[in-house]
Amino acid sequence: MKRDLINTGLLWLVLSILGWLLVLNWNIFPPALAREAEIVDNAFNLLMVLAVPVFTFIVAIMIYAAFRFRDPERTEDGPPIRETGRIMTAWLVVTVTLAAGILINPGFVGMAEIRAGGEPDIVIGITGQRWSWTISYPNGVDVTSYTGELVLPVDNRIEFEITSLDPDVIHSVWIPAFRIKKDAVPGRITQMFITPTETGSFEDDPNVRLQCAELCGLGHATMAMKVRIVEQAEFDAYLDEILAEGS
Ligand SMILES: [Cu+2]
Repeated sequence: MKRDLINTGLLWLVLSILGWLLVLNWNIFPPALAREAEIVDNAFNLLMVLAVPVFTFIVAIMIYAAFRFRDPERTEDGPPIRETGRIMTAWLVVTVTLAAGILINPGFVGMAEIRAGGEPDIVIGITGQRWSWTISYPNGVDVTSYTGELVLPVDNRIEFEITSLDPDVIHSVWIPAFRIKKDAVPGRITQMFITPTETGSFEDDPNVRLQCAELCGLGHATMAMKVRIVEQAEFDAYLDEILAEGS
């Protein structure tokens, strides 16, 4: 019995190390172009690191038991095991502690990090409707996804004021390079704070696009808008340009 526990423990350790090597070296994310995206990615990686030993614990016991206690002669179930009180208690304590731990970090801590940052440098409106987006820039000019793109200044804390045409249906604002999704609800304004950290464009990466993430009807898949993150000077020039075009 002691031998079996040691063997299972070793198998658990080996599988855990392999699992950690896998999750720490395998980058499955598209590029992260915002401060908030890094927080989300770090939270995901932390959850993966914590989940690996829980998963391999069960797998190690299953694999070891399947080979070590295999009995081809026997066709019926073995006797029930009733003396498991301490194991059950330990399992409950460990899993509840882990769950409570991730609720706090990255849960509450991550949310607080994303919300921290004070007053926004700029407020940009996004309105969804079937099946287009309208961007409202601070200079009063509106640009739609039919003709324009969403241009954002790098290193600015941007507050998006998101809504949906009223009456229309619920849409959802999603820019994969920023990681965060926010619903656009008719008659209600939802907020999303993003601080782009790098310049980039849809031309370089299809993840730098505004895509509706709430199934909203026939044109849902086409409800997209190119995004371009630019330097402050280029952004100011862009605002002047659309103002001149509009007037
Ligand atoms: Cu939509």
